[in-house]
Amino acid sequence: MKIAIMGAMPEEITPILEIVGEYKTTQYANNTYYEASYKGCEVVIAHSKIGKVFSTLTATSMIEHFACTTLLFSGVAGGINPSLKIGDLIVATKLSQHDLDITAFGHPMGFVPGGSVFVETDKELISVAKDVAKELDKNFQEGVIATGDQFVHDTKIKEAIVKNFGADALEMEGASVAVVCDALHVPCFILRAISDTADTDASFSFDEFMESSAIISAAFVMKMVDKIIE
Ligand code: 4EZ
Repeated sequence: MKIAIMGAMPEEITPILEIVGEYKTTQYANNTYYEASYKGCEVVIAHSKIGKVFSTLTATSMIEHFACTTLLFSGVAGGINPSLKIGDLIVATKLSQHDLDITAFGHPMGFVPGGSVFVETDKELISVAKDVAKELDKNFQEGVIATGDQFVHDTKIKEAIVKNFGADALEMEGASVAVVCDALHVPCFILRAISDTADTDASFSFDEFMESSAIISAAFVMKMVDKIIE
């Protein structure tokens, strides 16, 4: 087993690199990949850069080039479900691309022919997460995550995303990573800690809480790795 651990921004993987300690750095496809042996298990860590295109490239590279057999994503998200507070964790059961729009031809939002509105994540990894949550006494919510190439800071856009997808949280990479994993038959886990609530003040909340929330998510994901290799 070789585990890919990815984030989008440097802040999302720095805490992971700190836990892993020693690693080898490899340049590939305009990005830096950190390869390590963590407690005897091979791991490859990278931040993709923000958005669906860069995250697609990184997830694909980790699987096809670095031969990872499981993928865990750790990062932050904007909360939509009012029950999600800053620092709370959400695990995606399924994800969709909220900005994929050929509705002009009568298709639903998030759908293109040959694809599907939602992509599911791996159920076994979610059950591992439940065990970890018990041990850490740190709960998470399961829910729908909507992904798009925009930082949402507008209540109207949020409402549209709830209406179209019933989403609980939103971010900019999860769905594209899940699409890659689904296509390449690699178990996928998407975890996010809330940094803002995607409202007017989202950018300020994000700046204030992204680092602390990224640490919460990273710590949880590394406990998952411990459990997986146990
Ligand atoms: C994208 N990530 C934000 C990147 C922001 C600033 C330089 C997560 C996220 C997010 N995405 C947190 N809050 C969000 C929001 N309100 N809308 C979209 O994955 C880069």
